Amino acid sequence: MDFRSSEPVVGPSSADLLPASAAMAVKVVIVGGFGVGKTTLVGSVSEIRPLTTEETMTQAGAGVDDLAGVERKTSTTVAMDFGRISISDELVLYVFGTPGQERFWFLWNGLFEGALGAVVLVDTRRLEVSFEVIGRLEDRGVPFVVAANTFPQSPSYPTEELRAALDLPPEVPIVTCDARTRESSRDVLMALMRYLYDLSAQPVP
Ligand SMILES: Nc1nc2c(ncn2[C@@H]2O[C@H](COP(=O)(O)OP(=O)(O)OP(=O)(O)O)[C@@H](O)[C@H]2O)c(=O)[nH]1
Ligand SMILES: [Mg+2]
Repeated sequence: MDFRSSEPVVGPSSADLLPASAAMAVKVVIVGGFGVGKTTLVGSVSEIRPLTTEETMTQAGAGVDDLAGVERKTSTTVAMDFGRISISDELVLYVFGTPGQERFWFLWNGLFEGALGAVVLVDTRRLEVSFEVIGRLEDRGVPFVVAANTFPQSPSYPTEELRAALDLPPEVPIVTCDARTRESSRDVLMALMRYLYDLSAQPVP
C-alpha cells in the first residue's frame, strides 16, 4: 500500500502548514464508480502532497473490475485519498476520495462522518458505474454536485440529457471537468461550495 505522504519523517514543510488566518474547515468527499478519476482529482487539486492508498490491481480483480474504458489502469484505491485546498485565507477544504470498487464501499461510513457535501464524478462513457453511488448518496441525504470527467472519446451530452440519464432532480448542479487539471478540479469544488451555500441560505420548510 502506498502511503506516499508518510515517507521520510522530516516534519511538515512550511507550505503544508495551515495559515494562521484559517478559521473554517469543511470536509467534502469525492465519490463515483470504478476508475472515473477520483484519485486524479484529489491529487490535482491538493495544495499538499496527497495521501493515496493505491494498490496494484491483480488477477483477483479479473472478472470483477470492469476495465472497459480504463484498460490502461493498473492501480486502484483500496482505502481513501486525502488532500487539502485553501479556498480563501479563512476557508480550507479537506478533500477525501473514496474507493470506487464496490468491495471497499463499507469504508464510506467513516469517510462521510462530518462531511458537508460530495462530488459525484462520472465518466460519460460508463454512466452506469455511478448509478448506485448516486442512490447511496441520496439515501444518506448528503448534498452533492455531479462532475462529468472528460476522457478521450467521452460523449458530450447536453446537461439536461445527463440529468435525465442519471435521474437527478433539477436543483443538482452538473458541471464538466478534466480531473487532471488543478483549475478544473478546483472549479468543481467551487460549484459544490456554491451549492452548499445556496442550500444553507434556503428557508427550512
Ligand atoms: N483522459 C483523462 N484521463 C483521466 C482523467 N482523470 C483520470 N484519468 C485517468 O483515468 C484512470 C483512472 O483514474 P483514477 O484517478 O485512478 O480513478 P479512480 O476513480 O480513483 O479509480 P478507483 O479508485 O480505482 O475507483 C487513470 O489512468 C487516470 O490517469 C481525465 O480527466 N482525462
Ligand atoms: Mg482512486
